[in-house]
Amino acid sequence: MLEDNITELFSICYFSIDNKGNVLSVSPEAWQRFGLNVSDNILKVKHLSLINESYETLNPEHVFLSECTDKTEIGLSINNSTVDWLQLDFVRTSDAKFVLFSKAEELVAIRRLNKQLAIQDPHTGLLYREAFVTKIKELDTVGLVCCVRICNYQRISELWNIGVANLVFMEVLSRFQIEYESAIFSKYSTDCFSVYIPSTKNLNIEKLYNTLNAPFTFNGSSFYSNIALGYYKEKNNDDHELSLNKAEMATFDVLSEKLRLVEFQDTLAKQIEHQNKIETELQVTLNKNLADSFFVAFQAIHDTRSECLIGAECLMRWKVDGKLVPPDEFIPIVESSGEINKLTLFSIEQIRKLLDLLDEEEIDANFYTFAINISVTEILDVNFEKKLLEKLTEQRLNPKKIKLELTESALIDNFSYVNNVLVSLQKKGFTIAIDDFGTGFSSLSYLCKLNFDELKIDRAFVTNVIKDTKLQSIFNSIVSLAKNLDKPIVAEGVEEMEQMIYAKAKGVNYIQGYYYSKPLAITEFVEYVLEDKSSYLHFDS
Ligand code: G
Ligand code: G
Ligand code: MN
Repeated sequence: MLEDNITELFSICYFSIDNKGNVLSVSPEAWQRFGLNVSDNILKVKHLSLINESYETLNPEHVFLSECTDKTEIGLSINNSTVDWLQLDFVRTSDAKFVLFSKAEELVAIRRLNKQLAIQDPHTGLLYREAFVTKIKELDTVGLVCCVRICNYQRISELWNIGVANLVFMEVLSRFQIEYESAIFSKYSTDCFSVYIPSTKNLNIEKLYNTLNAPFTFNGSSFYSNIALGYYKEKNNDDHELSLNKAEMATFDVLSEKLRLVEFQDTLAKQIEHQNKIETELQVTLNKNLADSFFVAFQAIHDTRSECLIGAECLMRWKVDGKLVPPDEFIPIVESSGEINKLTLFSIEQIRKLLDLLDEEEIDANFYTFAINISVTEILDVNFEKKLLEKLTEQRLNPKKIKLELTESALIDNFSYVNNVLVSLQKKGFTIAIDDFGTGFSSLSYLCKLNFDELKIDRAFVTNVIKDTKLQSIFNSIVSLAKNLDKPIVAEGVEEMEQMIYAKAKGVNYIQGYYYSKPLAITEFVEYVLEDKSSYLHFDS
């Protein structure tokens, strides 16, 4: 009977004790279920043990004799068998304390589960960050912190399904667990986990990396996972939480995207700090008068045959503390903050300003067109065309004067939507150019369906075209492709006379590059136009 679980408690299950724990009275149910007798001492009953929700042993003296508690929940185990969860109520009389029992099974079970879910991922059994950090802190060691990311998790999930992706996750995890049994693991995100290895003795990180990255076999076919492993070797007195941050930084280091096994370096922290500074600074400046810190550099574009200036590309420039920040650094941040359109509209204002300056110099700018770089994030904004047209009207500009440059990747994602937008923009009079052509792996079938007016061959194919015969083949193919599609082609990055002559010989229509001019600030560009005798050819012809 005593070994039976307490499956049902009668409404009155109690005993009473004096202030030393001697049992004064026992209800029949309590006698039957707990094996308690009058004159037992509750502190000394060997077959009963008490625990709390974390399965830690409780001191009976504290539970039964402490003055403060009126209600308490305990786990009670009889002869070390299954634990039953009970609620205790205490009633005091002048010479005794009555302890009443009722069941608390469900309540405690739910609470324990919730607690567990808050610290541990139910799918992988991995600790969440907070519990992970707490556990590392308890160890008081100097170890190695790793952050492992399955870079092609998303891809695997798309190709097969999320179940397979999760299997890969668990496989990589178990490979790590087998190698380092004493390590502590934590879930970082769906495709990423963190690890603390308490001792760095005999640690071979390359070997570990190769083990994690070894191919997988599923249903007879094997494929590569693509693991990124960032790590940080702790020094004495390092804060474990900061160490964890460092390992994460190394894993998610976008600057060394190609590297997959990366040790955290202090330079990385500096780069990230710099990046954060730029981000903060950008947020501030984008909400102020843009002309205070941004300006547009205009780079001349010339006709190959006549050498006449036919217009310019508008390239955004940003100054922080008097120093220029490269567009490659700030454009992606502005894009992801969703404010890149502000810069596009600012470019249009600057084109107006330039035209006014040219007008003051009595230069006829009717022949010129101006190219603006458009990001995919802004073309996906349903109000993109409307905002653009409103700005042009405000600035008294005809869409015919504007060329919109989009990169291939911008066009391929969301192809049909973007193409519809392009058709609509063309109807309004805009020219559509494909920028950096040749670098985006676009398939020719896309190119056939795409509504564009001009190709800009990337400068990667231009810079060494004279020396490198492979580049010549690519260059020539792109030019003939454009010819066959009956689209004009622009060569970017032309610096030398030879490149210019080569491009001209192959039938490239327009040239942009240092051979003619670097990107110039507005007043310098006006001077360039004034000095550029070739542009006056327009008046002669
Ligand atoms: O200007 P370079 O001078 O370094 O420009 C680098 C790249 O930055 C360009 O190839 C272009 O794609 C991008 N870029 C420059 N200005 C702008 C801009 O106003 N808007 C967008 N979306 N991209 C720009
Ligand atoms: O948007 P797009 O990638 O087309 O921008 C052109 C980029 O090429 C800008 O960063 C511009 O400063 C750069 N550029 C333009 N002409 C030359 C050139 O002749 N040589 C080099 N190295 N860069 C150039
Ligand atoms: Mn461009």
